[in-house]
Amino acid sequence: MTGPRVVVLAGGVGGAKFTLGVREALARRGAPEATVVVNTGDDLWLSGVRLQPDVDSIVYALAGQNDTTRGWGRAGDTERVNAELQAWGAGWPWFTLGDLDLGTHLARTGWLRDGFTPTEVIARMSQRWPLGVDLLPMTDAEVDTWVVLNGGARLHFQEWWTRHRAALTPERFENPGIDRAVPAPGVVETIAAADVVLIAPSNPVVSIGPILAVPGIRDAVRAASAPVVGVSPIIGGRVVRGMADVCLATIGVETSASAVAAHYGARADGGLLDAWLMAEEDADAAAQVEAAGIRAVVRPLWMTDAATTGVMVDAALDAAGV
Ligand code: FO1
Repeated sequence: MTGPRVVVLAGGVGGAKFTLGVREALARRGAPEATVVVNTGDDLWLSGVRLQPDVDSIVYALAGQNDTTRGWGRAGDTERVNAELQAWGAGWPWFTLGDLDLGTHLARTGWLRDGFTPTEVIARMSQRWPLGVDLLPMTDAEVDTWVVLNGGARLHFQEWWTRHRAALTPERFENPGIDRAVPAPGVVETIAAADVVLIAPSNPVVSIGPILAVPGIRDAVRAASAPVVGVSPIIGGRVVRGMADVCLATIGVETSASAVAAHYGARADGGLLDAWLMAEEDADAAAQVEAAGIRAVVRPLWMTDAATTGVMVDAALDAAGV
């Protein structure tokens, strides 16, 4: 196999859609499978099972098993077990666990209880369907994201996101234990050996933020000999989906393509980015990005299907010169 060795940092629906495009672009080039380092900050324990929403979003999307309408869970799922859980008053009434999806959580939880690490469990899950990428969690440690509200109350990220739809004003996000976490086996080594590192158009705060907060990962990206190319999750000054604007406001970053680029920062300036793919709708902000020392590449960024996203990934690889 010839072609660039690509590492992608990803999370959420944006990360899953982007990964589909990465697989498409690399297959066309006959390049090796990309390594996708996935956020596990969204993970949680619920009704006795371990959920890994961002891992599952990517696995289901690559396997063609995802519910594209809802944006999470399995296509064609049913909710019989969920109804029973609700009748028992177990779990969260606002959080649905589909029957097929529960099969995934039960399998995962069983393997974790048998002593396998999350990395090993994800490798095992990746064998069921030909995913066409190598999936790695950011860390094997449990470092779930919590939201601290103004006033000090704390709630799990998933409660804040799905129950309250980000309507409660956060003071900050935190990942207890992350300071003591180490990157999952292979993460740092794969970044060091990469020909290009791509930052997916995922939520910069609660998807990419936790990945970079695992001690050693930000440094590995900064030290990589490969160019680092980010893709803007903001199109036309707005978040494409989800509630990333609330997350950005919480860390004092404006919802704009140039502000998110500045948040990641120019590599030459102690940050991460060599280049930033931004939408045609945000072309006016390109000069600002360039002034910050980041090469701005203006392209269509709507990830309407894998082929369109693949063209976008081509542009990111071209920007990296690979
Ligand atoms: N999102 C919802 O808005 N409502 C749900 O009931 C829900 C259930 C759910 C179950 C398993 C899973 O892996 C994800 C689920 N999600 C649900 C999506 C998830 O909460 C978030 O959208 C992501 O974590 C944000 O990236």
